Amino acid sequence: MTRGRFITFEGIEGAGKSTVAAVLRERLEQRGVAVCLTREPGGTPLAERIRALVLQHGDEPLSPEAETLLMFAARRIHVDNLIRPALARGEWVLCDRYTDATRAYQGGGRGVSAALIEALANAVHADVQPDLTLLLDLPVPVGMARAAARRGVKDRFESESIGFFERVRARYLELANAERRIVLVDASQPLAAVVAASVAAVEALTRP
Ligand code: Z5A
Repeated sequence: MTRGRFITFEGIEGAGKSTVAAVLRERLEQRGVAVCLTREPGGTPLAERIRALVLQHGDEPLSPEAETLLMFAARRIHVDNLIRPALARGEWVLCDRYTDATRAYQGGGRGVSAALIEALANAVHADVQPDLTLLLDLPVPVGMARAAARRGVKDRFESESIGFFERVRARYLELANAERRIVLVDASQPLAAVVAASVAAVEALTRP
């Protein structure tokens, strides 16, 4: 059986990742492609428990390095128990965030060293790399306004400053410059245009 494709969605909060991933799932399923839509941190019951630990405010400090290790612990569980088996069955895995989020948030946002992040990425999922990453990019205030319009209580990340999200966005853009796998999509456009650009990138993936 042919291995499925692995597509990841990245960007700051409010960029539209979950919305676009859900539309792409529908489009692919209409074409008869089996799709597994998932997210990080989380995606399996155990990894979702780690998600709750890193997103909820707690009484005890969580260092940037400890946060990074928790992201990779959740990722390894997710890769072992859901992503790798789905790809082996020939399914297309659509994942809302993956290791580029660690590079951008823990690396760019919190200052964790790239050497540590790349060593962990290599140890945790050297065999499971995205075929395509859609980076939904938009100005930080626009993303924050979209997220604010829809949310209840702010989690640990949503409580961060605009400066934090500017560093995250800047690191994402550096990654997109450096990696051909990452396709930059202007997410400040109306949703239909964002979807069209994303569909075009996925179509390119299906061409020989
Ligand atoms: N995190 C990390 O630090 N390190 C890691 O390794 C990983 C994650 C994997 C949880 O992620 C947090 O974990 C995240 C980074 C950290 N924190 N932050 N920030 P998450 O993905 O679960 O949380 P999120 O990024 O905050 O999700 P989000 O705000 O839901 O963003 P989104 O999925 O990109 O947006 P959306 O839900 O699709 O859309 C937001 C709203 O905008 C919604 O009302 C839409 O209808 C609307 N929307 C979407 N597109 C458009 C357009 N084009 N025009 C107008 N309105 C739109």
